[in-house]
Amino acid sequence: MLTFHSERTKWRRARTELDGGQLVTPYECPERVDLVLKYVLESGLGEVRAPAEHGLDPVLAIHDAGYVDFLERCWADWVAAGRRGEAIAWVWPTRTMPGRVIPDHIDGRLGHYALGADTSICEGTFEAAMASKDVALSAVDHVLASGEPAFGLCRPPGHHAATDQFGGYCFFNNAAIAAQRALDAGRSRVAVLDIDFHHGNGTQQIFYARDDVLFLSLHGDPRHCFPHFLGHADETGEGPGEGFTVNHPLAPGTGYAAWAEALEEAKARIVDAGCELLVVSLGVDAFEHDPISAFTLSSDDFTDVGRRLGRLGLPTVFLLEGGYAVEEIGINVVNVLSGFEQ
Ligand code: SP5
Ligand code: ZN
Repeated sequence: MLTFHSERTKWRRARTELDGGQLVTPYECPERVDLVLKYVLESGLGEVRAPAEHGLDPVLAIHDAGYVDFLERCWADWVAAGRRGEAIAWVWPTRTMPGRVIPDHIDGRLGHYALGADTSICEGTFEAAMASKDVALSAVDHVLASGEPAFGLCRPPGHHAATDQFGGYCFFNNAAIAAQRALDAGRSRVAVLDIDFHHGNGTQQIFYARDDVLFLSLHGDPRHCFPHFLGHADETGEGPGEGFTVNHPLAPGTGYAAWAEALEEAKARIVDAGCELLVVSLGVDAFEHDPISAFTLSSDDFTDVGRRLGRLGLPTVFLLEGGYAVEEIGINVVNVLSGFEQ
């Protein structure tokens, strides 16, 4: 299987993440890329290729133009405002002040466009997000052209990014951008299967009213787990999209037996819906030793996940999402990919 990778995905190196009331070194760090790459190379999975540059059009097919413009300028505006730390949102439109007007001030703009305070914006963030979506686009283009599977070593991740919001370490929704690409190339229905520990709120929001993208997610129950405000089982889509969002919230502590049962249900729905291409939002933070997650999958379980996905027999693009057990994420990612090829 081909891997697509760009060194530019490492141009974002945030120093701060607000976690537990402290500013910590971010879990989502550029070393993740090198560790995944190392295992891809060691395992002999296949060739590693650089992505082509695809510009902003495929981003604007998914994201709001004002949002993209905000991301492009945010760091410069923040520095121009004389700030010394990284750009972190700290005031938001909320249930009691919905925020009809997009503010001019950078603090207000940050709150408008952010969905959490876990994600600082720093120099290089926009460039890394651009490289990440180019990796996703080149990977899906390869699948579309060849029918062969591909892996996009995306970073930063994408599945929390909504039409006009960043957060959960995500800026551009790589999976949504790739799914749209497949539709634009003539596929009539695409499945996005999100196996990251966290609910893919951004992907769900983007496609909620549509029936051309089936979104399915296995994740920590939002009553207990980030992103907390989306991902319940009764969210099933709206209008023409009714039935095309499928959530499997699972209790913290869930192990592989129950997780794999949910996976098989998701697979059955993908087959039923007649999807022609599969985008896997491949987070490996369901791993037992992940520092911020609460499922108990082992490294061997990830091989079985890959095998089960392979049995769908669909053209498949894997796009990296989360996974923060830095030493093991490469092993777990490669286990899924090599299991798929068995
Ligand atoms: C792509 C992805 O996996 N994003 C996840 C974003 C989660 N951000 C909030 C993390 C909160 C971590 N708090 C855990 C404390 C354990 N020391
Ligand atoms: Zn995650």
